[in-house]
Parts: sequence; structure tokens; C-alpha cells
Amino acid sequence: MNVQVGGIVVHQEHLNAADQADLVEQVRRVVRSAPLYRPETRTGRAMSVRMTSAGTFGWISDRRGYRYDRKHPDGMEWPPIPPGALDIWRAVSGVARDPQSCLINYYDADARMGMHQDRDEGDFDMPVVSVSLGDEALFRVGGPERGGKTQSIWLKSGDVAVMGGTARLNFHGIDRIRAGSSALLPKGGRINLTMRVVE
Ligand code: MD3
Ligand code: FE
Repeated sequence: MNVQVGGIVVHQEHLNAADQADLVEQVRRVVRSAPLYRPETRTGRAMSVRMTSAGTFGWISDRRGYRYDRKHPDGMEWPPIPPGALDIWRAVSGVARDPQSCLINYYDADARMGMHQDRDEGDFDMPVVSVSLGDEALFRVGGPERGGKTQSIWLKSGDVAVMGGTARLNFHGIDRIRAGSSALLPKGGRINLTMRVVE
């Protein structure tokens, strides 16, 4: 079913169990050639999420700040976006262009992501598509101003969220993970894929 929360459309159970397992295998392939790393903020604080990317551009953060970059911090180009992720984008994005970036976020039991806007991309008319795999996450979305009213929804494995239109610049974050809520990942935790057109 599709539900709307704060202007975001969540396609619940978009992926069945077999599709989820296939996509996890494709993500593993990406991670084998472009390892997960723990980004630092400009102030030198480690983020709790571990990250890597696929596609022409990856989103990175280090003491120089955050930006899209054609290379992994270790110097290699990013691997191609997994075909299973592209299929999802083409099914739900509503746009003709393919994504140029697929950010892969890994949340262990203690990871979270503070409220923020996604505004490093060149064209805010292009949607962002997010795919949840593994443990459930408490996702919070507000409006275009920091500190406004928010709504929350648990994102579950196989859910796909589309952020377009007026919701594209809404503040959002992940408050916490429900550890042990999914058996998809052998070591537990949550993977989120976020696809974007960058320029
Ligand atoms: C709402 N990731 O990588 S995905 C991010 O679950 C990010 O890893 C979270 O926020 C995660 O930037 C949330 C859902 C999401 C992604 C982009 C959005 C929600 C959004 C852009 C605008 C509004
Ligand atoms: Fe975001």
C-alpha cells in the first residue's frame, strides 16, 4: 500500500522477500569494491552511519565539508548503481532521467541521522528515492523550516519512499533503529539506499 507522510509517498512492501535478498546481494557487491567507511563532519565528529556510494557521484563528508565526488575517499571510482535499485527508481520516480548517485547508508543498532535537508543537488525538481532493507527505522519528516511540526513513520524492509514536489526540501532524519526487527541481514542493522540526480 501507499501512504503519505509529510508530502512523502511511502510504497510499503514495494519489494518482496526475494527482491530484497537479491538487492542485498547487489549491495554486497558494491561494498566489496567500495568499502563502507565512517564519514566525519567538518568539525571532525564521526557520523554514526557508515556509508559508501554507487554511480557517477557519491556523497561524501570529511573535514573539508560535504559534497558529491566522483571518487571514494580511498581513491577509486564508485561502482555502477545496482540494477535492482535502478529498477525501483524507474518504477516509482516519475521522471525520465536515471539517477547519478546511489548513496548506501548502513545503520547498526545505535546509529541515527539528525534532522537535515538534502540540498546538495542541482535540480530540486528531481525526486529522491529511498529504499529500506533490514531492521525497521523510525523516520521523521518535518517541513521546509527547521524546528517545525514533524510526523514519524516506521520504515520497514522493502519499503520505498519517494520525496518529490513540495516535500523535496523538507527536513528529515532517522531517530532510531529497531534492532533485531528483521532477519534479512545476517549481522542485523539497516541498509538505506538513496538515489538522486545530482547535476
Ligand atoms: C525527505 N537518509 O541519506 S531516507 C540521506 O534512511 C537520508 O538513511 C535517510 O536522509 C536514511 O540524506 C532517510 C529518506 C529520505 C531521503 C531523502 C529525503 C527522505 C527525504 C529528501 C527530502 C525529504
Ligand atoms: Fe537526507
